[in-house]
Amino acid sequence: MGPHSLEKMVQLQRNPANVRNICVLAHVDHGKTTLADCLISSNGIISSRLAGKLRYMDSREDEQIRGITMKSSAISLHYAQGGEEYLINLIDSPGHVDFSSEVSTAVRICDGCIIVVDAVEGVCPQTQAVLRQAWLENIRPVLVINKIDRLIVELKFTPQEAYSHLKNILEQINALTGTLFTSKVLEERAERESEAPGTPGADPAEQVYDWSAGLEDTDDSHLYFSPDQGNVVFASAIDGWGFGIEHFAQIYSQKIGIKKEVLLKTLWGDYYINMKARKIMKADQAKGKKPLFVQLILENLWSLYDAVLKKDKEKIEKIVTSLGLKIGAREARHSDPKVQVSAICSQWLPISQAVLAMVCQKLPSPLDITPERVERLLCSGSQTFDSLPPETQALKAAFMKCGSDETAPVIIFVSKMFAVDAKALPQNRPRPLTQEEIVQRREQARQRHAERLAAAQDPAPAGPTADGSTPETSPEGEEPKGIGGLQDFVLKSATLCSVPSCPPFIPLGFEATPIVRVAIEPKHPSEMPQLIRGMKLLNQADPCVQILIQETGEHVLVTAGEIHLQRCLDDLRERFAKIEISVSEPIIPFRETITKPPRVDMVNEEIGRQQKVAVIHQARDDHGRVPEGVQVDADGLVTMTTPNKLATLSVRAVPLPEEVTRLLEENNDVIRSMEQLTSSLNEGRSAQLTQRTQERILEFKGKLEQHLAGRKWRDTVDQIWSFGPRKCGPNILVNKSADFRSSVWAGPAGAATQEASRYRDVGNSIVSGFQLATLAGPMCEEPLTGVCFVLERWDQSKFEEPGASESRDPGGEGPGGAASCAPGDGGEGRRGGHPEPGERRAAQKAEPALADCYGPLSGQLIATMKEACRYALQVKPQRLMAAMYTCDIMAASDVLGRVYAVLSKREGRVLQEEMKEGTDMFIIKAALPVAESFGFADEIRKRTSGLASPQLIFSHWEVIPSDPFWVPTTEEEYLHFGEKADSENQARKYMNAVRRRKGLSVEEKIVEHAEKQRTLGKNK
Ligand SMILES: Nc1nc2c(ncn2[C@@H]2O[C@H](COP(=O)(O)OP(=O)(O)OP(=O)(O)O)[C@@H](O)[C@H]2O)c(=O)[nH]1
Ligand SMILES: [Mg+2]
Repeated sequence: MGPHSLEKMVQLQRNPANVRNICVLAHVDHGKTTLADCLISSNGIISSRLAGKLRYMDSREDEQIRGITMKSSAISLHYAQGGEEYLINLIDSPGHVDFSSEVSTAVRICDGCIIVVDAVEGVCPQTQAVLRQAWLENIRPVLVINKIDRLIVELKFTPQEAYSHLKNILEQINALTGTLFTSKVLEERAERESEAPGTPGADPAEQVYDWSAGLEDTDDSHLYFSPDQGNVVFASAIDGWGFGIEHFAQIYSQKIGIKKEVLLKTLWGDYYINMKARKIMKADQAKGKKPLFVQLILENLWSLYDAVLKKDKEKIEKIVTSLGLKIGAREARHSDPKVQVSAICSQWLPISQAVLAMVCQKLPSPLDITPERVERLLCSGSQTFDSLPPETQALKAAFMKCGSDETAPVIIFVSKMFAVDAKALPQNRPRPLTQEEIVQRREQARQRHAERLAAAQDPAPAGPTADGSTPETSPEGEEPKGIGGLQDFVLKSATLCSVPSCPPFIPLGFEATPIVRVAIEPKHPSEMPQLIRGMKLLNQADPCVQILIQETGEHVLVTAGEIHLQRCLDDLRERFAKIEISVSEPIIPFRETITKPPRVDMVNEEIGRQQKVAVIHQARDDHGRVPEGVQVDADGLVTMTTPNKLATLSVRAVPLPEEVTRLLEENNDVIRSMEQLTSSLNEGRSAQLTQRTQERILEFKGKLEQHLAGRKWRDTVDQIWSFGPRKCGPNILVNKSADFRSSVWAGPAGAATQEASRYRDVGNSIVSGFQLATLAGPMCEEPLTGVCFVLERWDQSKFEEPGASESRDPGGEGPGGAASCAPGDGGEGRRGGHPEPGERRAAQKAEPALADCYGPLSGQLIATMKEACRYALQVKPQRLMAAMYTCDIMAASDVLGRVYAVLSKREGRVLQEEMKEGTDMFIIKAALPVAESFGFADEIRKRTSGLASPQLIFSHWEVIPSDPFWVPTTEEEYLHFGEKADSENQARKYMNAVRRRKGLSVEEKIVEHAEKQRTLGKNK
């Protein structure tokens, strides 16, 4: 809709029943932007000749160059049908996985969506993902099967084959919907059952019967895509045509005199027509009858394409006149058959007509929002709608009414921030004012001033203006309005409301995890402020990017993938910071963990039998060197004493079973709410968990108990003291000391005795030590995963003694203590566990006064606990964990070999290979380490000349089987791998790379056998 029709738009907006808010969703390259072009050209914004070539919605230069959409963009269209006028707000979204967050932000603000599927490629991974997103957001989809021309021109299918192929695609996509639907029904049912526990004495057999009944009772027929339901359009966006079967039902009901309703039901499906009897019958494939869809629709299309491609002028003319079309002379003479096809087809079956009609008829208006969706939006966290305050519940009615009268509340959801050049804003557009306008402005200014004075006496208005932002209204009151000054208050998304009772909407559900990180800095150090400002803007404008400043002072950008990274960097350079920046190599995250000791060695011989090679063996001991003063027993129990000798800790590290680690990761939010409760109770605030959260905690605990069974783990779950790092990670601290009471499940002990509260305070230091240890492991200072630290013994003689509590207070140090303290010898910075022998003796002699010289006890405990944990790890077999992508590649059979070559070169592992039915395409699913993924997509594309392109999604962490510290220890290993054996060790390579990046010492010999170099020429 052009700018001239602003008034029209305002007028249309007043009638919400005729507004459609929709987005276009699909797998990458299935033709969303091309389809959007066609729809836009129907409004005369771009010419119909250019539709499909221009890709109007891809307004960025890099989008045009790469040919993929990177940001969603929106446009308003006008459509008139049957005397009604509609306003269609359309969002074109990107299909590439890296930008899936753009899809999340788009579906939130839409009521319906168009799912586009490529007729050749069919249902792809992202098709599934977007369908799921639409489903979770509760918006209604319609389907466009696009690129049907490829079935004719490329695959050379017969109409009959094409029909089976299309049927197949529909079945696949409906199967997906079915799965989503079933899981939802079962989930709801389970929820209802947990809310209303069965009546006592109910027969369990009855309940089982009841359970299955849920699915049978619920009607789901309206959910599925079916041409006879009118929610499917077959199209070729590039050639500008598309149709739903209604169009043909209309034509043929007149032509052959069969009722339109009958045709609507039978045009799709296995029905055939008996021309003589003018009757439609169920088709019997064996007799070679053609279904109606083939006979009446596809064959016509095929013969048109056939005629044009064969340049059969006569036939073309015949078709054109029989359809009653007028083709321009230029198109008719054009040598490229594509131009002719699109000229004829876009007149015969205009795609915009078919798609927009379907959108208006089948997709809901804002008025049709389901109560379920409203309730879901308002209930963040674990709240239920019934538990919301009454005034919030009353908002539901306002949602359903969508009123625009003065008293109606205004609720705005900012789902995404768009970057717009400041020059493009209306107030910044330079324009000379006419004399009258100047007069008018003066009057307005005066009036506004008077109003402001009046308003200053009223209480401050609620809503966004209370935040200090100023609503900008235009004088006429007819133009669209805006709210300024939000940039300081909205980070990525926000809910704004004119009444205070509106809670923030539930957070957007993102599918992608940001994983690729780079450090950036300005080329010229003086431009740092611009960079920081630019990164802040980028963070606001992109839903998925993360910016952080690491402890090292580096500015780090975390993105979802390589292409996303490129786009963010371009954005920074050209829009937000407008400076030259230098970018580090991608920083690859790792995790550290420990495993059970291996049973066989590197040459597959059982350990413990062979002859050790003494010399080489020593090298290994060097690494795991434990300093004096730390006792390590045979099965890995590490015992350390604080420097002041007041406390002794014994810690053991045990690998957690894999399922437990996964459980901890999945229940991160449960752990966090437990932690929040404990900390707010500790601070004396009152807090309570909802019924649902309590149930989830119990369920989580039950599952933990189930997985941590066996003698080794007895009572472990009840002794869990903390999770880490950051109190909610996938590692556990278990306290087995005798007087332990405050497990994570118990919550803080209310009015505790002084001793208990003292215990808690001191205990907090130990927990902090554990948090630090899990945040950065000993191998390369990366976070730990899947480790259980067991505090087996904790002896502290001076628990309740006043002397000890004084020593916690740095101000209370006696003069003697201060004198004997070395400057800067604070407890925090000290690495515990290395007391000099002299010091030790002194400490023993004169406690507690001299103990103070080691700093506060809490600091010593933190350091000692941290070191003890680290040594406990080091005496176990340590392993690195690598981040893994799952990688979906669609490739034609003739380039399959090359795809495999690239995959294996990069340590990829093929998980699954499938042939796509009816085509010669293969779908390969593989796991690929993130560390090896840079340039992967480009390499695949180059090696296969663009015939295969991978989609990478972060999936999980995986243990790298090789030991980074491994050196040959037996005769056989020595023979097999040589003395150094470092060429094979992937884990060591990764570890050293990380250590080098972090500036940590790397154990490497740079010069192996030094010899004085001679310059041969001179010495001769
Ligand atoms: N043969 C054929 N090609 C098409 C059709 N529609 C789109 N294409 C081509 O498919 C390619 C991708 O089209 P786009 O519209 O950019 O796809 P998209 O879904 O917007 O892609 P992303 O936004 O990157 O996910 C382009 O080269 C189009 O020319 C069609 O109906 N038939
Ligand atoms: Mg696109």
